[in-house]
Amino acid sequence: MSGRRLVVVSNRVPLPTERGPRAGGLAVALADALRPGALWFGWSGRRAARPAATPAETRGEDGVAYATIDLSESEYRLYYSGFSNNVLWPLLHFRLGLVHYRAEEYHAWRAVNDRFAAALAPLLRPDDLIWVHDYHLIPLGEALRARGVGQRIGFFLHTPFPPPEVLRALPRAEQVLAALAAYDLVGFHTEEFRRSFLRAATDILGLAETDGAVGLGGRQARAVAVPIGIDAAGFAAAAAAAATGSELRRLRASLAGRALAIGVDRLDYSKGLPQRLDGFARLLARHPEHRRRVSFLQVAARSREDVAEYRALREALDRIVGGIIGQYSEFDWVPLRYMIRPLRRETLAGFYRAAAMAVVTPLRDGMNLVAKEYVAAQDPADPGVLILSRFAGAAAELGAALLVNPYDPDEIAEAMHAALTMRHAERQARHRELAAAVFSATAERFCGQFLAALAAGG
Ligand code: GDG
Repeated sequence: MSGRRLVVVSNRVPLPTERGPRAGGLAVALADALRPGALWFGWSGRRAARPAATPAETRGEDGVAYATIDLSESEYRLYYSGFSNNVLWPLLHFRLGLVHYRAEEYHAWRAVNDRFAAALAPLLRPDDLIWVHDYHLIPLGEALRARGVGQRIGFFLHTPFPPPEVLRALPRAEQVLAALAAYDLVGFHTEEFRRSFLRAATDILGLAETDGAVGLGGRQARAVAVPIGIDAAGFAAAAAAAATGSELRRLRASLAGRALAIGVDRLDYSKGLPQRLDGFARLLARHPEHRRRVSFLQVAARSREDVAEYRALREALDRIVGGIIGQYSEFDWVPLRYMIRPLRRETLAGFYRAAAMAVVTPLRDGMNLVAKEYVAAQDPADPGVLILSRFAGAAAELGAALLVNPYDPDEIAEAMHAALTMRHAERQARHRELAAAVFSATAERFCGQFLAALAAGG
């Protein structure tokens, strides 16, 4: 890829000027690839009555050019909250009961992708490598091709990819799959998701697979498994630096020697929060020796509140949290601390390091970066224990964690008990294996592998 300009396209572009406390995610994952001269294109995050057709362009101090367009109110409702987050998100997380399909939203999803393509195409140069991210933009490659864009275009899906038996429930599944097959390269976090895609392309579209690629309309789309990673060294340094900060002092003082258990998630139904809190309540019921000795801090930053399911989850969690606090609190001890306000990234890193265990139990997750961040943040001399869902993509790499079925609160409770009573030598042995994975499959390697695969054959 040397010498070729990288063009990143994502639904939401985090402009350098507005990166708040949650800055992270894609901006961190792509930091290494976004060299000066690169272009990042997508939605500004703003809604406008009459969005301009041409993108607004700015250059960041990082030398990256940012080009963004606004969405209209109805595009936001139909394309973003509707088809992307109320149809594709639950479908891709195997939650068919939560899929609310409306043809109007599907068409708006395609139309916004066409508008993105129309705004992006004039900015492209002949030698660009184009890297499109996530389910909002599945049809973008096809829309760019329709405008004569012949450059190599890759797509990376950050969510799981369900098997064809699940995917078939989506009206328009054929069109969605065909849109994926229009890319030169389609990337997934795990081998399981890659296989599911290839199986869907052969079973549903009837395409022939050769060596991990499917052919459609004279083109070959190659499917690869490339796990996303974090800047492990940077995160470890932030965690170590935070250990002496004032927030850590306040946290430690409030714990008064008790063990800290931590959970950090977007407030999303894929994250298994009710089951996790239920698991914690069962720990206190089945192993009363831990009462007064452990505090669980759940950070659940609010998310997608325009979608009814997210509001319902928030209300359900308020009830569950209140139930646990009411049942188990004593006048000088509260078992559970629950916040929907986000923490600063540095603070979070320090809190991970202070926690004796992290409980990461999504019902399904493409990868789950919290699991990797927790591992990177540990003090190798006295590491905490990671409890991880078998259904997170991260479980494929982090087999040395305590793996649990996130639907089983009893199993979660027993894993918490095991974590709180684990001997030092076992904690260290498990941590060594986990750290080896997290420090080798980094964000830098993720970008390098994906872009090398995209450039190859071009
Ligand atoms: C999608 C896929 C995949 C959370 N609360 C706070 C905060 N966070 C940060 C975490 C982490 C990120 O947000 C969440 O990343 P995850 O990977 O856990 O989950 P999704 O947001 O669902 O991401 C997922 C990912 O894309 C990448 O491909 O792994 O499977 O669903 O970095 O630390 N950060 C701060 N304060 C908070 O309160 N600063």
